Amino acid sequence: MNISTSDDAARWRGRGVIARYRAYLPVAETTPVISLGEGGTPLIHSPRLSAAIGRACGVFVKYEGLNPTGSFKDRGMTVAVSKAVERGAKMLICASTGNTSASAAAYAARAGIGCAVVLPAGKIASGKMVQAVAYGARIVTIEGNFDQALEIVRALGQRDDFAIVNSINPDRIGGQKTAAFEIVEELGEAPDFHLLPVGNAGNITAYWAGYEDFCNAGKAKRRPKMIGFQAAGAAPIFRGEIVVRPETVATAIRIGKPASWSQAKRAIADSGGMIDIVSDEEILEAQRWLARGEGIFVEPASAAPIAGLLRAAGAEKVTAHFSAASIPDGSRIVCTVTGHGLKDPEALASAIAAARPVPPNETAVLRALDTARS
Ligand code: AN7
Repeated sequence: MNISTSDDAARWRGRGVIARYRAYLPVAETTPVISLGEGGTPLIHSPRLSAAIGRACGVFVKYEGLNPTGSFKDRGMTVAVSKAVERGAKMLICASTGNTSASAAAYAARAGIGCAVVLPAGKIASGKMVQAVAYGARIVTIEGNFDQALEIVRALGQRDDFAIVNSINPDRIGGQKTAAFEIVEELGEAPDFHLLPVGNAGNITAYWAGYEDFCNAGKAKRRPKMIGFQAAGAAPIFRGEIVVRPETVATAIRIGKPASWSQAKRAIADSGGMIDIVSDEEILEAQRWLARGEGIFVEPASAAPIAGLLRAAGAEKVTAHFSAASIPDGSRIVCTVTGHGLKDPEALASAIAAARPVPPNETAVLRALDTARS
């Protein structure tokens, strides 16, 4: 059971998830591999998060912001684009809250094919928009939200000209499973709890499929409880109904009608987990906490599971929310943080704007340091 994990991880670093996990993916020997060396992201033990929960629990952060385009989407995109190229695709298309479009644009560039992205106007974090531009995607913004953009893309996908690379494409889910594989290999077993943000619900579906695959292959003996976090203003699964006008500072998960809704519910039910919500204030607080407490900077959506865990740490009674009461002593808890903090500078814009220049001398700088507040 015990694999020499660090050696193994080192051996595969930079080679991409298809090379590493080919046997579990829908690729043939003849499938062209379009890769940017995605995957192999660090699973970082987080002492302060662990201490917050206490009772000998170990909390680990899977830092997916260190993928080639700065989010977990690259794991699915390498498979989806490789398969699309195998089928002769010349133009990819996706709707996106920003990270899927950044990833699709990069892998299309790598493959030497086109990429069209349909985005909700004014609701894409600037770093993600910059990426789509840099990689040369054709960008169309709509006066509408992500859910409407996905409707349009579904319709356009009926035409022969476009290959859809949203997570409704099962090849995406296949690739994203590989994060669960890496976690099991590194820990030597599945964790007790797996926390992650939920938007379109593709990733929670993918992780669950990955843990199931590894159980079926005899590489894990158990599966974690899956705990998904939606933003309170964009929480269709938690509320049990479509949210027509989703709103949250975490624009990545500003989604009111998740494509993988039923699969996510199944993952949560089968694992004995739950779906929960966190407020925008809790999200931004957790984003700062993780950056300052652990040195891990993530975008707001990625801070949702951290917010949920920090709140749970202070909740010793069983409530409707995820609480410490449901976490046994000695549990191992993995939080996936899905995207890099640099994607969304606007989330910290007010703090940056507050910094005022002072005269160029020691006294002024010391005085400014004295009064500098974070
Ligand atoms: C950082 O890019 O839907 O539940 O179009 O970018 O699998 O949708 C992004 C989603 C979490 C939610 N964290 O994952 C898109 C898009 C970040 C994300 C999610 C997203 P899913």
